[in-house]
Amino acid sequence: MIVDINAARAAAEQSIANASTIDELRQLDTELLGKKSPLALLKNGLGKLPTVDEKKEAGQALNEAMSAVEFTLAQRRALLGRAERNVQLSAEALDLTEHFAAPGRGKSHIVTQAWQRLEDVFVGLGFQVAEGPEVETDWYNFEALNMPPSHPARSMHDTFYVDHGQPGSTVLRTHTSPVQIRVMQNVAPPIYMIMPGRVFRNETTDATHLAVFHQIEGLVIDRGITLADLAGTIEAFTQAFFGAGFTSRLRPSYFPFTEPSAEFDIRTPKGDWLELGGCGMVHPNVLRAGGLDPEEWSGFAFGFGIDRMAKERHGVGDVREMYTNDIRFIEQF
Ligand code: FA5
Repeated sequence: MIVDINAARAAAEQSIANASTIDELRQLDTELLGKKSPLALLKNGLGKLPTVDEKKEAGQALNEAMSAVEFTLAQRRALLGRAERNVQLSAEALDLTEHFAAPGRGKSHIVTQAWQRLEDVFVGLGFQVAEGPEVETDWYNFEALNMPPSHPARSMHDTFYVDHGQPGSTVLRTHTSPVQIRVMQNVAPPIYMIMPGRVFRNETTDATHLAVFHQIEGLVIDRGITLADLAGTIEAFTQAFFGAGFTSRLRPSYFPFTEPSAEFDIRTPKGDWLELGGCGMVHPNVLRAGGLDPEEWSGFAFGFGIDRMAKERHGVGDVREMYTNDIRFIEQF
């Protein structure tokens, strides 16, 4: 009998080990421990054993065998349960990172980048930053800048007029130079100021001309300021903004609000000259319009186009490309 019990136990344990699903184990539970299981049948045969000792020994062996089979079943059930749960979990898993993934980071427009770098470079050279209104009076935009109503230089600025006040009295500023006057009126010299901003001209657009663009104005007013200070400042700026391989030159020009006046060009490391803007010594009439005595104070001013600088810096072929609002364009820089 003991031999049969051990054989039944070994067979039971083997079939448990062979089971690969919880369902199979459920079936085995009845087959191996139920009323018709080999061990139960052996138990039924206990009464037929001849001696009490044999009955006791076989009974004990049967109990041990049944407990062992139950234990093995439970262990296998736990193992298979864990495995099945893992399979289910990975099948049903939601990839939440898909929903929480960081959205693509935005970028500043290259004109904004140039504007910010220009401010950084000039602040590094000791300048302060000021801004003025985009809608200006004719007086600030032209007259105070030594351009009385009949002045021919006005024709260089194709002007957008605003329907406000006397006809022709209010304009969208055509340059950042009117902010010079506002600064002189409000800040006691010495003045070392830059004035970036948006300007407007009623022009036909092309690869280098926009109707809405940006300029940065510079104004220095102090005692004993000369053209050499202007040239030195332009050169220091050129190297700080573009890099050590660049240099600058001033070319005689004409602006009503500066005397003498110059065009400011930079030379790239390849040797090409690019025109960046205008500059000159502040005209005495302009100092007077700003409330300063030209006998006591002198200074220089400059103004150049930020959009054209961004265009040159990034090798953009046409300034209009920068304003197509195409995200693929902005993402390149
Ligand atoms: C002026 O506007 C003067 N106020 C500059 C100045 C300031 C001279 C202080 C002296 C002292 P101008 O019209 O040349 O000058 O414009 C200056 C710069 O603005 C140009 O060199 C160019 O870089 C940029 N610019 C002019 N017109 C346009 C345009 N339509 N589109 C894009 N950039 C332009």
